[in-house]
Amino acid sequence: MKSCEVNFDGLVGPTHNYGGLSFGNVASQSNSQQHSNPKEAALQGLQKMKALMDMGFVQGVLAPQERPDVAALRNLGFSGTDAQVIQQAAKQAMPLLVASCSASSMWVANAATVSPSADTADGRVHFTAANLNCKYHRSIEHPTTSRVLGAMFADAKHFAHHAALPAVAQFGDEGAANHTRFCREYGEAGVEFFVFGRSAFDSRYPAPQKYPARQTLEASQAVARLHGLKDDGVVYAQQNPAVIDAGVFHNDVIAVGNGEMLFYHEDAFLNTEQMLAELQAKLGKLGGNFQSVCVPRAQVNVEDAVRSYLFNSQLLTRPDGSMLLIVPEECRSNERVWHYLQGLTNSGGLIREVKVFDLKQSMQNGGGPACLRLRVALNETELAAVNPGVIMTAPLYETLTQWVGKHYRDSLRETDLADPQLLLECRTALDELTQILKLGSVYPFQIN
Ligand code: SUG
Repeated sequence: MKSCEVNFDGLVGPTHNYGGLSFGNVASQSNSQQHSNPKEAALQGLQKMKALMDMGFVQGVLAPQERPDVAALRNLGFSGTDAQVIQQAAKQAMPLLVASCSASSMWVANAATVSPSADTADGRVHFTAANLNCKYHRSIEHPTTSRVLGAMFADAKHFAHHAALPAVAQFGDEGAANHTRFCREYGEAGVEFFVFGRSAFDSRYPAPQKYPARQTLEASQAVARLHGLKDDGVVYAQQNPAVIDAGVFHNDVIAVGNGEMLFYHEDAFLNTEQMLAELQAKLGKLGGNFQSVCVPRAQVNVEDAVRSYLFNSQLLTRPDGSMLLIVPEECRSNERVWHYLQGLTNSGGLIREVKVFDLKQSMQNGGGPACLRLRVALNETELAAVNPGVIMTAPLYETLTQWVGKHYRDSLRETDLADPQLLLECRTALDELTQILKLGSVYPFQIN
C-alpha cells in the first residue's frame, strides 16, 4: 500500500504578537515588544502551504487556538465577565495577559509526537500531545491541541491519542521538535530518533548552564512506551548542552531528518559517532541505508545556524527520490549559509534543491518552516480516514485567504491585547474556521 508523509501546518492565529516570552529563544527575546502583523503572518504561512501543495505534496492545516485564553486567566484568579478578566489582568499582571494571548500554537512541530502505524505495537498511528511545560504560555496549549487533533484524526480504528505527559519539568516534552524518524519508505517500519536536552533522574547526563533544556530523556522514553515502539526501532541521543546555551532551544533548530537522511550541525549532539553508528545499525536491520550530511562549524557556525535557521528547514523527498530543502529567507541573506547551500546542492548528493520562503513574522519569534509543520506519515487507508476538511486544496486555500483578510488585524502591539474586542474578533473568526475545516466544537467558548 502506498504511503506518504503529510505536513500539517499550523495556521497563525489572530493574536500573533511578540511577547518576549521564551527565555532561551534568541529571536523571541530580541524582538520582544515589536509590533506584529497577524494578517501578514497568517498569509505567509498559507503561501508556504499552497506552494507545497502545488509541488505535489499532500498538505494539511492545523487550526489555531482561542486567545486570549480567558479560562487560563480565571484559573489564575481573575474573575467577572470575560472583558473584566482581561482588563483586570492588563492592570494587575500584564505578563500573564500577554502569555494568555500568545499565538504560539502555530508552531505545531511542538503540538505532539507522532508515530506512524508501521512502528507501533497495535498498528495504529499514535499521537501524544506535548505538555510544553517549560513555558507557561505554551503549557496551556495541549488541552485544545488534543481536541483539534482528535477532530482531525477521529477514527479510533486507525488513530490513537494520548494525553500530554504529567505537567512537571521532569517530563518536559516538546513534541516533534525533538523527534525525527528514519525509514526506507514512509509505510515501512522505521527508526524513531528522540533527542533530549537533559535527564531528570540521572545526574550523569550533563545539562546546559545558561538556558533551560526543555526536553527530558524520561519524557522521550515515556512517549516511546505509550506508542508501543520496539527497542530496535528507537534511538535516543543527547543534544549538546553548549548549543542549547547558544540558543538552540529545540533540536529542530540544529538538525533535520527525512527518509534515510540526517542533516545536522557538527556541534548538535553529544557522542555523535556512537549515535550515528546506532542509527546506521538499527536502520540497516530494517533494510535501510542510513546517510548523514554534517555541516562543519568551520563553514557555518552555531550562531549563523541559529540566526538563519538553516536546520529548521523542511527536508522533503521528491518523486525521483532526491531531496528538497525548504528554508526561510534568512538563509539567503546570510552569506555563509547561502554559500554553503549552493555548494550542497551542487555537490551531487541527495539534497538537490533549495526553495526559499518569506516567513519573517513567525521567524521573529523563533519559528521557521519546520516549526510550522507537524509531520504525519500515513498509508492510503489512514489518509482516507483523516477529516477531509483539513486537507489543503486550491479552493480551501482561497477560502482561508479570504477568511484571514476578513478577520485579522494588520498590526498588534502589547496595549492592543487589553482590548476585549480582540477576544470577540478571535472567537468570531474561529467559529467560522471550525465550519470551514469541519472540526465541530473544539474551542472552550464553543464547549462551555
Ligand atoms: O516555543 N516561540 C516558540 C517557538 C517555537 C519553535 N518551534 C520549534 N523549534 N519547533 C517557543 O519558544 C515566542 C512567543 C513570544 O515571545 O511571543 C515562542 O513561544
